Amino acid sequence: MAFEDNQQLTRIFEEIADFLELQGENIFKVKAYQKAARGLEGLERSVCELYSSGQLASMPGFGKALVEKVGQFVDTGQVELHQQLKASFPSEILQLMDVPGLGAKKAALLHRELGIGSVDDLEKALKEGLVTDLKGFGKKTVDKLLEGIGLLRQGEQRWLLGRVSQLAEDLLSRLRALPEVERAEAAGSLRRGKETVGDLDLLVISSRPEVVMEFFASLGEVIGRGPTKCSIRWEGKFQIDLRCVPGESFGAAMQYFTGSMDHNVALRGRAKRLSCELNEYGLFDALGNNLASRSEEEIYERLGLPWIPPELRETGAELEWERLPERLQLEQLNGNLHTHSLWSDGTDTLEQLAEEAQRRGYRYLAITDHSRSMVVANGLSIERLMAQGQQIERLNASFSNGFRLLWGSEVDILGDGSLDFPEEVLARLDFVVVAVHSQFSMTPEAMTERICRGISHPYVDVLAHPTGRKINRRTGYQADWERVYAVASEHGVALEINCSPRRLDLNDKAARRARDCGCMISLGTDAHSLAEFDYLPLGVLQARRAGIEVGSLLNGLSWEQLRKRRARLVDV
Ligand code: DGT
Ligand code: CA
Ligand code: CA
Repeated sequence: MAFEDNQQLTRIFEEIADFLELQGENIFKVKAYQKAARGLEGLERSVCELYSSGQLASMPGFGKALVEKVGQFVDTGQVELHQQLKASFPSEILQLMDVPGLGAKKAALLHRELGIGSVDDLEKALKEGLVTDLKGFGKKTVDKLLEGIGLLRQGEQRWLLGRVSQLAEDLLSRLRALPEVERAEAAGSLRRGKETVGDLDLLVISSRPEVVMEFFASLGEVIGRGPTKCSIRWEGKFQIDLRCVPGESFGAAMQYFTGSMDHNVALRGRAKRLSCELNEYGLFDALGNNLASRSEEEIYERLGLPWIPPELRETGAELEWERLPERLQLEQLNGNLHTHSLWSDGTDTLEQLAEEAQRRGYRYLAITDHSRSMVVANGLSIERLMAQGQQIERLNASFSNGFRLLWGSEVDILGDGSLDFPEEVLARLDFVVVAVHSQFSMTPEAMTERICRGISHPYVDVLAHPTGRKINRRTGYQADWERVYAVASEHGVALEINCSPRRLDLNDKAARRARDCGCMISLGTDAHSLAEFDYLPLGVLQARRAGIEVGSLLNGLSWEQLRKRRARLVDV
C-alpha cells in the first residue's frame, strides 16, 4: 500500500497546480507542481522521512521552494500556499476543470465574469444561454461542454480499471487474511478486464458467512445485506458486492458473476439445447442431477467447450469460434516500448529507468522522450537528443546481461503531417513513436491526411495513442481509421495499445480491427515514473480482449529483430 503522507501531499500539489493554472500563472510553474506530484505518487519511501533525513533535495524536481513546502507539510500537515489558494476560490471550482473541453483559461473566465464556481453552475449557465456573450463560447463550444458534462457524470458512475484493480487486490488480501475465508476472488467486469468498471463483484468461499459479512460490512456504508451477500459503498461512491458461496458451487458462481450478461445468455442457451439448466449454483440435467459446479473448467467442458478466458467472454459469439487465441502472458513481452525520462517530462534518470526495467526482467526498454515542439513537456532539441544518445550508448556498454536501452523519441506529428525531427535525425535513432499532441479539432478528413502522412515517413516504428481519447475526459479526434490501418500496414508501422489507465488507446475493439487489417501492435506504458511501469498488465489485458497473440506484438521481438525490422531488412 502507498504511503498516506505521500498520497496527501500528491493531492495538495496537484491542487496547487490547478489553482495556479486558474490564476493564469506561468505554465512552467504549474508543471513543476504536477511533476512533483507525479514523483511523490511513485515514491517507495515516505516523503516526510525523506525530508527529515535531508535527502529530499536530491530528488529530481525538488528545488528549494518545493522542499520548503514539504517542510510545512511535515510540520503542520498543510501547505500555506495551498490554503491561501483554496480560500480565494469557491470550494467546487476544481471540479470545473474536470469537464472535458474546459481548460483552465475558460474556467477562469467563467468564474471571473459570471461567478461560475461548480459544474452545476456551469450546466445551468450553458442551458440558459448566459455564456453566449463571452468570447470563445459559440454554439459549438456550448454543445461540446454540455457533452463534456455528460461524460463527466458518466465517469462518476464508471471507474477506470487501473484505479479499481488495486483496490480489489487490497480488499481480496484482507479477506484472504481471515481464518474463516478459504478463497476470495474478483468476478464481474473487473475479471473480464473491461476498461471501466461499474461496480466490483467479489466472491468468497467460507463456511462461516456471518463472520465474513460482519467484517465486510464494517468497511463502508452498507447498501444492502443478507445472510450470504452484502453491498457496500466505498468512500461514499463506489459500490462493492460480496457473496459467500460454498466450495461445491464456487465454479458456477464465478462463471455466473463474471458475465458478461450476453456471454451468460449464450451459454445458458447452449445448456438448454442440451436439455440442461445452468444457473449460479451449477449445471443440472433434466432430472435435476448436478453435472458440474465446483470449477468453471468442468462446466465449460460438460457443455462441450474449452474454458473460455474471462477477457473473451463478451458478446457470446466466442462460443462459436473454431479456435481460441493463445492467451497472451506478461512474461512473453521482452520490453516496454514507450517511456519518458527526466530528459523530458518524466521523473527518473536513464539509470533508474534501466535498473527498474532489468528488475522487472525486461530485455530492453525504449526511451521515448518528447520532441522539440512539445515545449511544455520539456521536449528535446536535436542537440539534447544527441547528447541523450551518447549517454544511452555509454549505459548500454555497461550492461553485461544483454539488456539494452533503445534510444527513441516520441515525435510530434505536426499539423501538416510533417514530423518534428528531420529524416536524418530519425534515421539515427533505435526506435521512433509518432503521435498527435496538438490541433485536435481538425475535420476528420484533414486529421486522416495528417496521420497518414505522419506514418508514411521512413523510420517510423509506432503510431502512439492513435485516437487521442482519454476515458471519461475526451472522446478523441475523428479520423477514417480503416484508412489509417491500411496505410500503417503498408508502411510496416505498428499501432500502439497505450497502457496508461486513462488512455488504453487503441481500445480492445480497435486493436482487434487494426490487427485484422495486417498491423502489428505495440504495448507501451507511456510511463513518466517508475511506478507507472505497473500499467503494462493493463495493456496485456486489453490485448487479450482483442484476441492478440504474441506473434502480432512488437514487444514479442528481440531488440535485434526490432532493429532489423526498422531497417526493413526483414519482413515482420
Ligand atoms: P459493470 O459492473 O457494469 O462494469 O459490469 P458487470 O458485468 O460486472 O455487471 P454486474 O456487476 O451488474 O454483474 C456481474 C455479472 O453478474 C454480470 O456480468 C452477469 C451476472 N449478472 C448480474 N445480474 C444478472 C442477471 O440479472 N441475469 C444474468 N443472467 N446475469 C446477471
Ligand atoms: Ca460489476
Ligand atoms: Ca454487481
